[in-house]
Amino acid sequence: MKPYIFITRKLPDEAVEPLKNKYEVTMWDKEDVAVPRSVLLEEAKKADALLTMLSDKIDEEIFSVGENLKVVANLAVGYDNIDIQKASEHGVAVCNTPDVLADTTADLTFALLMATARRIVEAAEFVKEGKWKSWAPLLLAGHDIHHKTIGIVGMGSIGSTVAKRAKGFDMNILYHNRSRKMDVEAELGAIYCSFDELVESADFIVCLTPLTAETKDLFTKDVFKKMKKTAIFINASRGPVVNEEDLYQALEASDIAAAGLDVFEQEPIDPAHPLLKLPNVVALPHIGSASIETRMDMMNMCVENIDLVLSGQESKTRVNKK
Ligand code: 8YV
Repeated sequence: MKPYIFITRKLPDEAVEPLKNKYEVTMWDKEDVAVPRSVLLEEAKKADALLTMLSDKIDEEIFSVGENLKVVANLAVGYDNIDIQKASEHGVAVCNTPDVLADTTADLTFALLMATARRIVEAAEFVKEGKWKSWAPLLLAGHDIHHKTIGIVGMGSIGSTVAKRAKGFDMNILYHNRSRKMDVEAELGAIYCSFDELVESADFIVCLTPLTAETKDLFTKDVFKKMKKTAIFINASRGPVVNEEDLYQALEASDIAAAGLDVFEQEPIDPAHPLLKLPNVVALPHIGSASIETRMDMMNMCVENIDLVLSGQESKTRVNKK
């Protein structure tokens, strides 16, 4: 019998083709509906490998029914949907897709920063809705980006790639990270500072930190109060790093100027969520890495990792201890 692989979302045929000869592969075939928990549990019972998405909770229950499970390849750099410790206890390798998505996610982060600062979404709607009747000196005037200070929270590979973009815009670069990044300091002139110092002095506060017990609710009311009134907050990491209610209050009270958000506490966000009613919020449906090229690279990386582990080799991007 061939080893069995379950893929929790529909992927293009060309991405799964390399697995077809050696393995039995089943894909959840609904493009825009997450695999129901009951189906995931049933599949985990049979699977040697799972190819998962951020929306799949891979926890002790999955590992304990998945008696044959050897590898979980997550189509993301983040893996906060997976209980890493339990995976190790059950001897399951967990792999992610680092680096291949850094440029694409940095592009999107910068697009969100620019859209928010220069009010691109509001302005585009203004034209399409036929509201452009005359030119006015301050019509849809936003904030400059060049020569301003960007504060990057989380200087991993996406953070340092955003810093490169910022350098091209002649920005001053501050960053806060668990450890100092001497290469980024030397190459881009980025300045390491405390979290408080960063939020107090940056014009753009860009959140790119992974979601962990330490970073959950990192951005609260007190933090937004410390920011400049003209500050623009960008989140392209994980929703729960931010207290959304506090962010809403800060925007409502004009404690900060605007926010660009690719991620939310609950995804998909409820369309009635008050944040979405604010004109100074640009909201995107978690599309940081969503270019065709990069998503194909991510899928290929997952497929390669699964094949390596099921062939008895080391995966390329294992994140948990053995
Ligand atoms: C995911 C992401 O690819 O990589 C991550 O951690 O957040 C995105 O790039 C996307 O959420 C699909 O799982």
